[in-house]
Amino acid sequence: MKIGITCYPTYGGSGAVATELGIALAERGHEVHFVSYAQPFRLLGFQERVFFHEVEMEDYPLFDHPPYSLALAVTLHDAALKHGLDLVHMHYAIPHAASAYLARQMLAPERSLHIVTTLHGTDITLVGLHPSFHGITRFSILESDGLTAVSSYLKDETVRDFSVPASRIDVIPNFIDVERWRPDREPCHRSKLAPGGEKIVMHVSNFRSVKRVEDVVEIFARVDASVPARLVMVGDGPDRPRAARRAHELGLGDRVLFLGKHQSVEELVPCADVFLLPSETESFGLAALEATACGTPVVASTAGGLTEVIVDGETGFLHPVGAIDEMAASASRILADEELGASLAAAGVVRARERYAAERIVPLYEALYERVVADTG
Ligand code: GMT
Repeated sequence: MKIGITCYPTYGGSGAVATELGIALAERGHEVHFVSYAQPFRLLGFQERVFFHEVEMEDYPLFDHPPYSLALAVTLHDAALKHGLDLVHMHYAIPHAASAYLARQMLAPERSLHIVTTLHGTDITLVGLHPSFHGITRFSILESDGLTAVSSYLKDETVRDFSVPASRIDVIPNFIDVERWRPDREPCHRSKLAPGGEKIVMHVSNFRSVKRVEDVVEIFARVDASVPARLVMVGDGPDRPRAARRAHELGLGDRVLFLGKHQSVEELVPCADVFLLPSETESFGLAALEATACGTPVVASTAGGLTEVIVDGETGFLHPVGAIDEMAASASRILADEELGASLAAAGVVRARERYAAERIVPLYEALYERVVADTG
């Protein structure tokens, strides 16, 4: 098939999933055309059958807010026409699903264009709920020929808050390349991250407020009081300065490392003894899945889809949002009890490989594409 994929190209779970999916589809023989305002951050180097189309925007003094959705619709339309795309797969509904709808309408006299939209999280649980976006989000997802949600939690939210019939939504979870996300990676950077042999606590995110990065620092401060440890913060975003300030106030000094954005996070995560994800809301929690696949037990909140990814007491520990003391106690327990840490790690790796390997999940998307094309002609 010839497939167009649109996602946010910046550091974030939906862009990561969309890019990994595109690469996996190309490896399986499909032709994949990424359409976005920049090259997706995980799309590195040359990949056979993978193309990138940049959405170019004309700047004009009248535009305080340049209409990206329109420019995206035009680029999708042009790519579909020029390359004969069978289908476009939109990741994150806002504004992508609406742009795809426009592109399809523009193509209508000449040819059809099938649309699949994957709901990733805050497009449904936060941004999409705002009155300025709710109507167009509902309209455009209902206009999509295929609709997926990354967890049962997100499907239920969509049914409840957008009155979308449950039968319209397939749950297809996030997935991982198990060769990339694995426990036995060499070289391991452990000795550089914790030169004194301390335990390593890690957090990876885009440091938006939903990630509660200040909680990460608070949890670490409590852990550090009982077990010599280092906190490694990977990623960047609006709340990084707040987290750094809190670490300073708590006197954590060089025991907290802010590494910023990193191209190959899979080299860092296996070095960690505990991974923290205390999010306010999390439709799935790709970072938590990647950690378990690397053999790192996760301490997380019970927000949304995290309860589907982490089995409490088996692959990590879950506590209510904001339960800093409980999360710190669980993290300290894992660090102090090597047997417990090893058994959580082993169970996490098995679960990640059995349920979330790309080989298992990518065919679910292919089957959906085939069904959509067959059903909508
Ligand atoms: O929905 C978002 O906030 C954006 C998105 C992103 O680009 O980071 O994250 C969501 O999509 C990921 C991939 O499907 C999920 O693993 C994340 O849980 C989800 N984030 C939230 O729900 C906050």
